Amino acid sequence: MKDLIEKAFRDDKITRRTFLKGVGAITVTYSLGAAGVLGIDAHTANAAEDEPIKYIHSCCTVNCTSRCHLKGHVKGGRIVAVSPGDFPGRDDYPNACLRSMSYAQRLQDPKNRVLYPMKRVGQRGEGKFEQISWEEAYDIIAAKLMETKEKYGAQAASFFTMSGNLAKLAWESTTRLGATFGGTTYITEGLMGDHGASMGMRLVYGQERGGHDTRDYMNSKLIIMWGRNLADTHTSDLRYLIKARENGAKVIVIDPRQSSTAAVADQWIPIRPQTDPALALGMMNYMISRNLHDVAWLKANSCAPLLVRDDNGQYLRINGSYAIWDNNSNSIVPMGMMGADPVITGNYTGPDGVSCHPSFVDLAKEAAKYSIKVTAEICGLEERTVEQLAHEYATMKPAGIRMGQGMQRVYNSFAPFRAVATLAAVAGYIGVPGGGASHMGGTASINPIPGVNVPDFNFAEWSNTGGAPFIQEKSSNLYNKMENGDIKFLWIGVSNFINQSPDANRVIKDLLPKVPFIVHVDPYWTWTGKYADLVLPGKTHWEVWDILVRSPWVMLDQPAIATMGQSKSDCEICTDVAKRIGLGHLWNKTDEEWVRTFMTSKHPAFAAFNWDKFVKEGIFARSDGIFEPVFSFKDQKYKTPTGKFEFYTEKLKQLGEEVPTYKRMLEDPQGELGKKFPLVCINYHDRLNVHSQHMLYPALKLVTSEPEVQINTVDAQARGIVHGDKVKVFNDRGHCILKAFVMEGIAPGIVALANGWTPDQYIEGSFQNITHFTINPVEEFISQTNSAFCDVLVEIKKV
Ligand SMILES: Nc1nc2c(c(=O)[nH]1)N[C@H]1C(S)=C(S)[C@@H](COP(=O)(O)OP(=O)(O)OC[C@H]3O[C@@H](n4cnc5c(=O)[nH]c(N)nc54)[C@H](O)[C@@H]3O)O[C@H]1N2
Ligand SMILES: Nc1nc2c(c(=O)[nH]1)N[C@H]1C(S)=C(S)[C@@H](COP(=O)(O)OP(=O)(O)OC[C@H]3O[C@@H](n4cnc5c(=O)[nH]c(N)nc54)[C@H](O)[C@@H]3O)O[C@H]1N2
Ligand code: SF4
Ligand SMILES: [Mo]
Repeated sequence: MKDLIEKAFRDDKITRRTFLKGVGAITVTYSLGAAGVLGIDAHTANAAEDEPIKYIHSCCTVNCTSRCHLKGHVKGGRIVAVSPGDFPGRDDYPNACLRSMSYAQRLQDPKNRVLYPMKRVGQRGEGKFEQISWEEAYDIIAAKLMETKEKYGAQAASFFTMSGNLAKLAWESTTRLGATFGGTTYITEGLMGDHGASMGMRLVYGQERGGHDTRDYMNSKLIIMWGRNLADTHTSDLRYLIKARENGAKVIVIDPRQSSTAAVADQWIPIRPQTDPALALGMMNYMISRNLHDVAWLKANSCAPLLVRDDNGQYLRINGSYAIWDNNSNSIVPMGMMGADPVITGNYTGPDGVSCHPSFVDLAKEAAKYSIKVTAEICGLEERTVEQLAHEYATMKPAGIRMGQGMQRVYNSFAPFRAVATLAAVAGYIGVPGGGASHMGGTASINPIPGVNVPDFNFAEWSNTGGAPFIQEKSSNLYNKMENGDIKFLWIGVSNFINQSPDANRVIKDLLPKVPFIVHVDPYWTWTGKYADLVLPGKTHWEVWDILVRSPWVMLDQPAIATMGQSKSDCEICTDVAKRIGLGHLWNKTDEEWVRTFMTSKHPAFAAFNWDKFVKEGIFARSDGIFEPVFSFKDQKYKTPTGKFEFYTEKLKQLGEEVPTYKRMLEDPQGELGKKFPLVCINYHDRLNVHSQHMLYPALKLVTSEPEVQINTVDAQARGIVHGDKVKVFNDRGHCILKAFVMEGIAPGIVALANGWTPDQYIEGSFQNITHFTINPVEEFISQTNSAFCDVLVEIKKV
């Protein structure tokens, strides 16, 4: 494989199309790994031959699920290649994808980088800036901050971040500056579009993470990737999925698109977007009506037997305790009573004559609305597909589900994760090897919950914000606040805000003009930068001291190359600003000093920690690390109000959402809007980039060099569109123009755009011109609205 690609690259004969056609969709994924090796050869060859290569470690701190440990090959002060670093305790895990290989080019190319502090001189958006000194930049910022505080109060200054660099100092400096100043900071997950998963998980599991190590699928008979494109978005774990399949597990992908993961699966189920809760309910109904559900598991570990009052839908309590009907004593007894035999069906009369029923009755009733026929119709699937899926899931024991963010970028975004996890509970698969309904799914940990860190680091001083009230608002409030003129100063860090937030036209035309002053810190020139008043040159993670905590490991970022231009780290910038506004006492360390402080833990797991070794190896493994595959909820303990797996949420009774439900899309193709804009436009995260951090490495360009809209042959033909045509994707909010990728691998009526590509790579416009941000009252009640990036209707025409 490697030879084939290598030769093709060398001869420069291969075109993207022939490449795809020749080796098939599977090898698109493959090419990431194989061609990466090429990158090293090519770059190393260009460097001075006589100088020895120095290896400097770093961590890939972009927001990709893998978070790989990387080794920079440095020659002549430049990174000439990147290769995987070791993970102590895990010989099987080193990984570096082609995106990371591209670092060698991307971050050292002055054309891409902001090199100096830049002050806007033209109109916002025009892209005209002049270089200023750091002193001048700091003076401007300090003056604006103090003026804002005096006139409107410190909270009128907002400090907004997303996920451009997840290392400790880079990710948190902007927020910490905001907190020490007394400004407003944000819980960004809502606007960012990842919060539906968190809400759904919290409702049923009582926590936002809970998963199975991907290696645990060696114990599975069936694995379902549900709206999760692991092959592209969690590259380092694809190997374990492949192994599990070789071990005999059947792999099913539920996705409106034939994703890279679907290409390596046994079956692809092309579900209609946002109908996942209906499919899960239909599968539950299949099981319950055929007695295939795990009654024993439900009785022991879930809220199923807990009695609910008929009069108000709240859990019945006796002496402050949740209650069950005990078959042994034929009476209502407190939950957890020794020797009790709970029931999960029927109707009972409580202490004051109040009638009640086990909460499972409500779930079963909701599920009963979804016969195979109804489910198939809603989901756009054949009845036998739904029936076979339900049957296999119930009988191929154990079956594991990996849920992906793809299915939760919808209106009612909490519903998919909640419904699918409940399906796994009905089958009795939660907390058992090879089972689960996992969110993300880490790889190793120091506690049995992958992805949940236990911080024993010395973060005390960093966490001290000097007594200022820590104002953290829902990010779902951000647009309204801007619109109302409540934000007088806006600092945007580690976020390509315009490119990654919904409804870019609204942001640009209606929201940003109401914000008098905007600072953007970024190593690269971005769409967001164009609309800022000051653009400050940030450093990349190859130029700074920082750590990334990924339990049981800690990875180190350290300067590997000379600083590009006059760039500074986020922490350095915040420190210098803090000094000018009287907060110097809270910002009195260099980045390296902070990192050294963080690592001075008294915890016994750090006893063997040695700074010089850390610098040399770039990674430290805690001595209490668990390196075997772990999975959540082995102990069947849940942090929900009932302490059980909770599919019945009493506080949601008032909103009619007490059990998982399916609701139609907000932008419904069968509704009025569908007459004008009949196509559902979903998004996916691309193998070619991590969000807007495009890695335009030549080998990646060979796979795709520009954004494309995926469209089914039927829809294309109906519009006279052929593969490669220039098309306009539009709705009332805006449009983008790009090439059409006509394929069978997407369900008719649905089109898909890759997240992340920037306007300069489109022929015109952006994917973000057609998205919207619509407040959802139920989500606001639970927590905050999640961006429904995939609940979008469009029409497409050839241009
Ligand atoms: N339509 C649509 N929109 C989406 C999504 C979608 O699927 N569809 N996905 C959403 C999701 S899940 C997410 S997580 C978000 C991600 O949104 P963002 O976090 O904004 O995405 P990135 O493009 O990775 O990074 C933002 C910026 O951080 C910069 N950066 C990198 N390192 C540093 C650093 O050390 N310091 C500073 N100051 N800047 C740095 C990068 O150059 C980049 O410009 O996008 C969301 N937006
Ligand atoms: N290469 C790369 N890796 C990344 C990222 C990146 O930008 N690039 N981003 C990282 C981040 S921040 C995140 S949040 C994760 C996201 O990673 P994933 O959880 O894999 O999410 P997506 O790629 O957004 O969507 C996964 C799949 O869901 C499908 N999908 C869309 N709508 C629906 C639906 O209604 N139902 C179902 N069943 N499927 C649907 C899409 O077609 C897509 O193939 O990836 C992380 N990893
Ligand atoms: S982009 Fe993701 S898979 Fe690639 S090296 Fe970085 S963390 Fe690993
Ligand atoms: Mo994300």
